[in-house]
Amino acid sequence: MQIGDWPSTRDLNCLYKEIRALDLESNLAELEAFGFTVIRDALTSKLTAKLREAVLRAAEKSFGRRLDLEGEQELHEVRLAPYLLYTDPVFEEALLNPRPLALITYLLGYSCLLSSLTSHVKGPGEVGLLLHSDTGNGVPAPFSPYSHVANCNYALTDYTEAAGALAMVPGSHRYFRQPTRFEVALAGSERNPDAIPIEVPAGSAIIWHGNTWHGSFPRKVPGLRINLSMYFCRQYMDPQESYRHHVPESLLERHGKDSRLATLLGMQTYHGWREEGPRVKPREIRAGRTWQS
Ligand SMILES: O=C(O)CCC(=O)C(=O)O
Ligand SMILES: [Fe+2]
Repeated sequence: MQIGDWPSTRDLNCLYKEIRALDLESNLAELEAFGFTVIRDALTSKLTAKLREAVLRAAEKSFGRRLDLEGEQELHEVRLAPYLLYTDPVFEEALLNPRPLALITYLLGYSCLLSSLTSHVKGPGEVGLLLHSDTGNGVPAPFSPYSHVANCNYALTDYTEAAGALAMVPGSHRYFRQPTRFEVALAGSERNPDAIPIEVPAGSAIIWHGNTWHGSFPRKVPGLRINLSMYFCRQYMDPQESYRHHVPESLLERHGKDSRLATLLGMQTYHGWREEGPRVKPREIRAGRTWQS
């Protein structure tokens, strides 16, 4: 059907048209039905390689040791390389990638914030990353049908179960709770039988609703599994990483103070005023699914 300029879905009209123009309608249907979707060629192979190198550089600095992408044996299980955004401008490109960002915007609204940009660098191990929902930050169960948070996970190395792929429990965005301790395992006799491996080539993006149960399988071969985890939250939540008061001048010169990137970094956030008072008058804030465009 043709999407009109309908007042009851003011922001959604425009966003839906964008999703259609980007050829993402089946991804949207998958996201609604199963709580996650895959965009297989989200990154070019050149951008995938640049991101992987930038993650490895930042991780080596953060962990204080050299890493061996192909043959690593020493780094066991998962180690988090945090606060990547300001380490290399290539991460800005990953963040503003139109297709994943359109789906994140559908889930969280134009006003959403980047909560963290990290990499789960994974070496060989037995446990992997246990199943969980990202709707954390003190959100009590039952969770809501709409997302408070959402995630875009780029595979920067090929994902297979043995290599430590992302795991998903399809449909679990409708459980509205965290898994219990009897439901979290991804290995051994306790392995949750509902968890499936997301086996996709490097360069793919997996986007999920914040409620969806996910984790990642233990890596069973030498070397590293590298992801880029772009975690977003609604504008009323407290982001995990602190961007807003630390935005480098060079980034603002590249993108501008009124850019989508500035919004993602919290520079348009309504809360947190001092003597100058609120930046946006409350009557200008509209209620709705994807409000405050
Ligand atoms: O290891 C992974 O790829 C999963 C990471 C994860 O749970 C997340 O980014 O929220
Ligand atoms: Fe997670």
